[in-house]
Amino acid sequence: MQVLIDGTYYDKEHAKISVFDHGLLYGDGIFEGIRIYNGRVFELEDHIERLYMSAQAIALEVPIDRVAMFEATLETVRRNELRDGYIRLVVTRGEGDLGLNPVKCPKSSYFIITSTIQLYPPEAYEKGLTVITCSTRRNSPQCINGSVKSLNYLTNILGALELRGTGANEGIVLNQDGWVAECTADNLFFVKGGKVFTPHPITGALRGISRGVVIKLCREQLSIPVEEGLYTLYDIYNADELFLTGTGAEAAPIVEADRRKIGDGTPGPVTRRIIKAFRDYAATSGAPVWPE
Ligand code: PXG
Repeated sequence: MQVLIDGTYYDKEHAKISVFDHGLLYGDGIFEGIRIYNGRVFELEDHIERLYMSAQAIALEVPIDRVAMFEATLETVRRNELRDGYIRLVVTRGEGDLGLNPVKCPKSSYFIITSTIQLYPPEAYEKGLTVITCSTRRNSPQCINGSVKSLNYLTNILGALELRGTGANEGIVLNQDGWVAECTADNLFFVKGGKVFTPHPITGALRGISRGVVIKLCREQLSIPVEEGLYTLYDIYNADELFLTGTGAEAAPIVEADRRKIGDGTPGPVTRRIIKAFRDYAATSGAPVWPE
């Protein structure tokens, strides 16, 4: 596996960054996780746009521009001869001293890693997932805005740790006011009365790329109305259907939340339509890695 670091390719075992990099010392950096489907990079422009918006929000200068990042991503996939897989783009504040002052980091760094991807087993999409609510709350947008996909993932990790030993596949994360925000690494949706609902980013939810695709497909292709708003666990428990979205999970049904059966306890018809539309879209859209 070849990894691109600041314009140079390295074999996996030689792909190293400094222990003085503030991405490591302070989580001072940003990232993207992107899927490759059948030789096409899924929603690459949107991922790159989100990367640069995260950078702008934390006053981080990405060493190369959007067009160069787009090309570098495709080239890294080409070199690794991947037709299906996962890409991680990372930008860090770069090397500094042991003080946290970012001004002392003269040059930010970027790297691009590719990998195969760990997915939920196919049964999960047939039977549906189980979720519980985490006690760890989403960061307040007055601290780190949830729209910034930063290297500070500790609150998500604390949430994920709560799942250990529970049998749950994902955790619902509330914000500090008790509104449902999202999951530890996925966005959350529910269906009620034929309409689709998902927490507004104001809750601290990430503006997920898969979330955006589902909203677009519902509105433009499936004629399903979508509302972004403020919802409580009461809305989740009383939903007809529940599902999550994320780069790894795509769209995946949830059939149990906090030991309450959702709907009839099986993946619902609206969720199934959305999963199918998502898969069809993923198979046919995206930036081609190789000339066609
Ligand atoms: N919310 C959070 C907090 C995320 O980190 C999503 C939602 C889904 O967004 P996208 O853009 O992927 O539709 C994410 C992204 C992993 C992993 O290895 C997953 C994410 C991030 C980092 C690692 O499973 N999910």
